[in-house]
Amino acid sequence: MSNILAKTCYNTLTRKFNRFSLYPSVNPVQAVYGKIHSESFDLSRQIHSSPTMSNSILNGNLWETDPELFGIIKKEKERQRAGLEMIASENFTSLPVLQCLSTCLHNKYSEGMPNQRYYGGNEYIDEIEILAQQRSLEAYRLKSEDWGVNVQPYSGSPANFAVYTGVVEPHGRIMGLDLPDGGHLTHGFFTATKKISATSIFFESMPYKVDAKTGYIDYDKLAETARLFKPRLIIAGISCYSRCLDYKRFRQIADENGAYLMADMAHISGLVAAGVIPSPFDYCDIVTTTTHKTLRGPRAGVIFFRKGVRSVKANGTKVMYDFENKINQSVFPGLQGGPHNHAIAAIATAMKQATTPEFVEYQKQVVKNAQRLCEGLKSRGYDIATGGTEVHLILVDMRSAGLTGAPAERILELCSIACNKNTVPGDKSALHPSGIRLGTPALTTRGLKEADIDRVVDFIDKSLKIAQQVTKVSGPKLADFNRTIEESAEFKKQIHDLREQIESYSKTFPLPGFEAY
Ligand code: DSN
Repeated sequence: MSNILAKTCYNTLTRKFNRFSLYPSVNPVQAVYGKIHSESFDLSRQIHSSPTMSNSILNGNLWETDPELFGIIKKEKERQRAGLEMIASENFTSLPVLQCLSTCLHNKYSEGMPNQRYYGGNEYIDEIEILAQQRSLEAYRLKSEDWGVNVQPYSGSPANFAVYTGVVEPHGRIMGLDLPDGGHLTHGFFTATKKISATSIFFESMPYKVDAKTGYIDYDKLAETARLFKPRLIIAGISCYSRCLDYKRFRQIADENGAYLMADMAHISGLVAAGVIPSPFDYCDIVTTTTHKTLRGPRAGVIFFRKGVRSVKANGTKVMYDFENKINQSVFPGLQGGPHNHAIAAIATAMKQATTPEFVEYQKQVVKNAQRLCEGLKSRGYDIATGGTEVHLILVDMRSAGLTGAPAERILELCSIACNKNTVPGDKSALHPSGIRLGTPALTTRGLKEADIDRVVDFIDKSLKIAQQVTKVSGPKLADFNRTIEESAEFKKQIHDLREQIESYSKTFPLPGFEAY
């Protein structure tokens, strides 16, 4: 076979097997042509490069122009392939999303809104942004008469801050779920000694909390505090809460106090799009989201806001929503510069994917897997906050297992299971969390089903049992925990052996995206 023909076959096959549903556990392309090497990427180079340019810095492939960096990226790819990714906010995005992210759209400045740009040359960028807007509305079954959307926020934190800046006056009052109770930093986190989030620096923030016994949001207490605090805006949003939110109750509390209701659905936006959990759009004035968590799109943010009639006064006068200009102008020129057009294109294709039956099946499986994970860990004696889950994540309270969050996270990391330590209801400090948060979106993307989750439960349990043994020697401090492992050949061997099992198991599941990077 000639060299060119061989490369063409290689790339055709590689592209075919990049589609993760067809991805075999042993890539036959590699079996035929051996280890992937830089030559293998030549076809993509021919596709992506201008044939007249020969400058190697401009047109050389990354693996040729910067092998040092490319080598690190490949190691990260290998880490993602070999490990079990259980960080609830992470996912493996699709090949089309990754392709959008590396297009020429990256090159263009386009401050302003479609058809109202500050720079010329935005004819096609306008088309793409309008498509992303339309598809975002379609993904959530929204009518353009009732809802507007801004797809320019760089991610979730800027999206949230743009809303506050747009619709709450400086030092206006905001209520969000406290960070140690499962809220997000941008929902207004501050401590006794420090205002941590800019939301608490530039606005007055009053947290609401979960019931320390049940783990459920204490809506009665929120209602009571809101009556005293009179917030301008209430946030119904979470970064670690395993139950569906009661948007109707949030709406009642907001209405009683003349407040706007904003949902931050970043974690659950894929589940909402698929219709597998209640939608915040039924009750909220504004909805923000990131697009890379359960939604499985690019790292970006989106703001949805209501349009049209907000209320009708007793005398029949209509009060209209006035969010559109306030929020759009808050994003730009208020807080951001040029939109990231490659990310906006990727939002467009992710929102298209979100309307497919495959996506709905995926989201259902995410929840089934989280519930199986929950039941499996409970059957092995672990405590789960709220006793269960209705979404994509669970919060495991490590105290009854004789552990805290930090050593639990560390041992799992050493065994190639990625998760994060997290506060549990009743924890006093976000710096010393007692639990770990585990999510199923990424594993489900790789094709794990309930029976596979049983295996994952077993791996987690074995890892945590090693941590219990280590802690008996080291005590609770993480530095002592790490040193005890480092100094013990026996602990190192146990971890090494378990890690090998986990990695070889993990590698049997495909990853979407590019084969080698
Ligand atoms: N960092 C995300 C999370 O893990 O929940 C939120 O921004």
